This record gives sequence, structure tokens and C-alpha cells, in this order.
Amino acid sequence: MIYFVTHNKNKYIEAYKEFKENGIDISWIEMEYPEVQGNDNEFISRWSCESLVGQVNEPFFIDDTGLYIENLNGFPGPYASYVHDTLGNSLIVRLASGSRAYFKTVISFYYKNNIYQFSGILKGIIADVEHGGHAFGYDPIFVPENSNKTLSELSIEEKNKISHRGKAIKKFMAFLKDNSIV
Ligand code: ITT
Ligand code: NA
Repeated sequence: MIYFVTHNKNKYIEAYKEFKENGIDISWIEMEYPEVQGNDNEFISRWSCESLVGQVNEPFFIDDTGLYIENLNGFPGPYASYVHDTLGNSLIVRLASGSRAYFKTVISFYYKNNIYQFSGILKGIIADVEHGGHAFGYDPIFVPENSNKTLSELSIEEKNKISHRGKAIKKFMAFLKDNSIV
């Protein structure tokens, strides 16, 4: 069994569905873990992953996701979680509607004393208003490239096909299969 450590239920559901569609079962370890400050997603994700070794079942992975808004010089980037909780979507829209932006997910997978990383990016635009649908993080204010809907208006399956997380998971699954781990 492969374990996904996150306290974010929406992340887990997206990942669970993507793996399941490919015949792989994953299991949820619901816990919050420490995050180091910094500008480099790969480094932050690796640091958190290392901090969990010996604390949780193995093999396990984590997902670190950032939102980078062009008109705000890449802010909030790796501080996406803190900014979402403090400013919230409505203030981000006031500051940056119409700006180009992208999500980046870095998965760190701990397996037999090594850490393997897989990343994915989704480019898009900050919406003019907050939209309905499911309310996962920044989804209600992010319009992906070549779309006229926000991520919150897509089904989980539709989002997985194009998203930062979906892309990182596809690379991850290819690695698992190539190395006969699943
Ligand atoms: P864990 O670290 O426990 O996995 P988290 O919610 O703290 O959960 P992140 O630090 O990676 O995860 O997320 C940063 C912020 O970005 C946070 O506010 C999330 O809600 C948001 N976020 C992450 N993935 C997202 C996605 O696919 N769509 C919209 N918002 C997302
Ligand atoms: Na986090």
C-alpha cells in the first residue's frame, strides 16, 4: 500500500480518484506536518518529506502546491496556504483579477530510503469574480488556459485531466509501474 500524507481532504480525493482510475489503491494518513519557509517548491517538499520519515507508514508521499500570480511577482508562491487563510480569494481577485498565474505541485515520494520527486504545472488566469462549484482552495478564482470555467466548476475527473496535481500524479504512476512498485 502507498500512503498519502496530507491534512487536505480535497487533495486526497483528487489523488485517490486518479490512482483508482489506473488500478492503484492509495491510503490516507490525515495529518498536518511542518513546512519550512523558502522559495523553492522542490526544496520545501523534500524537507517536509524528510521530516516525516519514521513518523508514518511507508512508502508514503506528500504534495506541496503553490500558486504563482504574475502581476504579483509570483506571490503567493509557496506561501499559498498562509495567504489563502489570511487574504482569502476575494482579496486575491481584487489585487490580481485578469493576471496570468500558474499552479505548481511537487510530489515527494519516500521509498526505500530515497526521495523521488514529480511535478506538474497548470497555467491560467485569475478570474474577475469568485465562482461557485466546489470550494477547494483557489479553485473558485482560477480559470485554466483554453477554458471559460474556473477549476471549481469542473468535475474532479475533468480537473485531474489538466491539473498540476493530475500531471504530477501521472508521472508518479509511470515511475511506480516502471519500477514494479505497483
Ligand atoms: P497539506 O500540506 O496538508 O497537504 P495544504 O492545504 O496545506 O495541505 P498546500 O500547502 O500544498 O496544502 O496548499 C497551499 C494552498 O493552496 C492551500 O490553501 C490549498 O487549499 C491550496 N491548493 C492546493 N492545491 C490546490 C488546487 O489544486 N486547487 C486550488 N487550491 C489548491
Ligand atoms: Na501545507
